[in-house]
Amino acid sequence: MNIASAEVCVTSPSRNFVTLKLTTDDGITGLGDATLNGREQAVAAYLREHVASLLVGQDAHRIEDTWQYLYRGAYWRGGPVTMAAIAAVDMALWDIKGKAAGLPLYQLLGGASRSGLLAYGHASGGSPQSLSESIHAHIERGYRAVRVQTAVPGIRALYGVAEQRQATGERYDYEPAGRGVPPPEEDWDSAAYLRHVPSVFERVREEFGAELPLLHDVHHRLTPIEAAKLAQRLEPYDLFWLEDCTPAENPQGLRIVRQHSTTPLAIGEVFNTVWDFQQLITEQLIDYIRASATHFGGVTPLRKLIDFAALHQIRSGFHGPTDVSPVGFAAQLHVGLAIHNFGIQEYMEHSEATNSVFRQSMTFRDGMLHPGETPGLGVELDEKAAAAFPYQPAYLPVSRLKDGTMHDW
Ligand code: GCO
Ligand code: MG
Repeated sequence: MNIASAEVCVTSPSRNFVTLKLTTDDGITGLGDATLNGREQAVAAYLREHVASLLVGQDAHRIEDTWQYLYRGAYWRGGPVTMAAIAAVDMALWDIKGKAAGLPLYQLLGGASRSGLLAYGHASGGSPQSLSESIHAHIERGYRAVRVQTAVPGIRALYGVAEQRQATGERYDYEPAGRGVPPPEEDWDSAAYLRHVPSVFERVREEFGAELPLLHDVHHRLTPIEAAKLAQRLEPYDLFWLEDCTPAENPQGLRIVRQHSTTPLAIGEVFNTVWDFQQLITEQLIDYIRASATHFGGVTPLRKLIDFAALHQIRSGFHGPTDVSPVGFAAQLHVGLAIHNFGIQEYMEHSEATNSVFRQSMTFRDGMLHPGETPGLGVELDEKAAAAFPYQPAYLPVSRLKDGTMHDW
């Protein structure tokens, strides 16, 4: 079974998605997600110009060897563009293998280790009242764990705080990239944020009780000592995790956070290879792995990473924002179902438009996700529907301090 063609589809139903479609000489198709928010066309070109011709004629069953060929063979290793491209090839080959075997991918990875995957949704609010409504709306939709983001007095526009109709669960895509150029500008003030956030969690715990798992994402905005202060101040509210509390390019910064707090830490949605995680895992500096199949080179390396993490009792918390396409999302649902050290799965529901282009077998019931029993990944791309949503330039917002200084993502 050889690869006969490799085609790239860029489509924009609510947001941009890059999808690789591999077709074998016996007519089986496989899909892979190569979406890189705000840099989509770079990955599409990488695949079209530099990868497609290398794949045609190759044995579609040789997943590990193809991965190594694209990773080691290129000389230039790693980085988000390369690894998203390799991820798409890897996922598409697993999709093909599953279809050829007549089995959903999780069966090829060892079978189910649980009946479903605990998901967390994104609640947020501009005021205590609207945050409370948003959390209630998520619980009503079945969520058993909730990420809580809040507006902060003194910060004009803050990433991750959705408009009310979005935050209460209507099927709109939120945390959207701004369509058009230049990227929207938001602002940031660490001191205002540190003063405000603990009081929000205090109120939420008072209202919703001790049992609801609560999560919070800092989006890499704090220095290590500020992150330590936040993690310490949030301890009474017993977070499930505190995410990306500081940029982790400098992993030893996390030692400072660990010295001051037992709040569990989640990191890694922007990481691309196991080397980015090495120190964080071996020194036990994190508790949850935030990698996604899409930005980490696919199913093959994600599985290896999570097995490595298991040696240190670190669990999965794979990245599931709406800029991971339904294809990439399905890939990590299959991994999450199969592994032993599953923690939680982020679930930001895709919009109706996205779901009309990507038909999925995955289900969400009573707060639990399941990838379904369709052979392969369980996602089909409706190319006709996709063609109605052409690519539109779109960028994540940037953050500046009050004096205009660019701040960290
Ligand atoms: C999350 C993330 C996302 C990212 C987005 C960037 O935890 O879900 O932080 O919302 O910001 O994926 O492209
Ligand atoms: Mg995040």
